[in-house]
Amino acid sequence: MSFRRWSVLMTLFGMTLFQGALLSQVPTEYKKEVYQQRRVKLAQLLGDALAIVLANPEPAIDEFVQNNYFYYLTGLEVPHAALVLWPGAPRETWKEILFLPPKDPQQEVWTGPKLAPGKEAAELTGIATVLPTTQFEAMVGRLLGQHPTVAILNEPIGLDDPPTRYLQLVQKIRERYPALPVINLSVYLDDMRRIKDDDEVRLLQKAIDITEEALLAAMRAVRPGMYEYELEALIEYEFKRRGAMQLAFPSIIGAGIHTTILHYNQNRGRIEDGDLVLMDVGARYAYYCADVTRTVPANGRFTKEQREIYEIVLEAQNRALAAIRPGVKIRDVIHRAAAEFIREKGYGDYFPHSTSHYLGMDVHDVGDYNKPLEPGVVITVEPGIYIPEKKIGVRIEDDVLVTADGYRLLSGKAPRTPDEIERVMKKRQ
Ligand SMILES: [Mn+2]
Repeated sequence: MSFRRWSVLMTLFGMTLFQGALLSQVPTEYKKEVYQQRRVKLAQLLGDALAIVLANPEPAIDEFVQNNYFYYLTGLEVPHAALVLWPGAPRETWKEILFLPPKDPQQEVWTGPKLAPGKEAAELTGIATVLPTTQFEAMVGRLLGQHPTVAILNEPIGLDDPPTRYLQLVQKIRERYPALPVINLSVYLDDMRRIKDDDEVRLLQKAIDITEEALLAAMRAVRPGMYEYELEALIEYEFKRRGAMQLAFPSIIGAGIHTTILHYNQNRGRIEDGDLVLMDVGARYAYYCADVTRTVPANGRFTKEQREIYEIVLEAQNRALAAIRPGVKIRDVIHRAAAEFIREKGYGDYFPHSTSHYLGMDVHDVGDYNKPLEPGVVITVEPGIYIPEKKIGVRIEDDVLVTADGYRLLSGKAPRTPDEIERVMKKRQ
């Protein structure tokens, strides 16, 4: 069937061609209000500044994954697109402009139909002005002729790295308008992304649920004689079959001495009788990352020594959890609660990392750590003790939503206490 006839047919079924295409590009039901609300909120913060946010380019071979900031504001998985927000624009139609690559049937042979400029894109997104990306430079040049402050994302790069697309953009802007003030958009956007809205909490919960189902499957499957990569494969299979788009980070599956290497992800070792097995994993679902760690005995029973260490880490985690409430800071209060307990027990030198990080579209999510917690912030709580000479490494990691009166545990379906873990593992065939 020709491309055109198929398109006509899809229209007959009450569905335009690219809406069909969008279903494959947007992993969840597209709710334009979610993204509209975020743009309205950003507009309030921007004042008179004009913000430019770029979509990721389409790689030749690798899987396309959208830029987090662009996705956060549009929900669109279209490569090479751009969004311009200018709440102070002198014309109403300039306040929100979406740039999409023009329709390219030849490219679509390779990577499928894409949302293109037009009325339907405007209706879908609620953005009144949708232009082809071929007009991006001319249009932005015209807008900058009105001398707004320009806000772009300041992406950190190394000294030897080529300039980012944003830096190239700034250079061009500077050539044409040397006096134009340029500010860092992440100041506003990172602040917004730090506080999760309801839709984000829903997607985080889904990513976490998938991750815990996979951890439960791993607990039921692990036994001495298996290789770490077999558990890795099982966990990642469970992620994929439950709709995860990708891994939030490379899976850390370590047995024995490998439990004491914080970011061990070779996952090549053999799991021996008497080993602990540490699994630090996370599914990424609809752009939201989970990050959960469970440490279990390979043979289903903790040794006395393993259980002793495990219970110290568990109590440290419970103390950190109990400290979570709006107004406190991660380092001053939450990390201190865990670290002080571990130090009291004599293992202060064996807890070399911090207790919490923000969690969201990035696994180590954006946001200022000097700010006190507020309702809507999502963090991990992950104390650990690592004793290489004993081949004992224990980390317990859970994901938590800060609420008005404390916190809500988003993870915790996969057992955390030694008794619960042993009970689950007893049921193995
Ligand atoms: Mn973590």
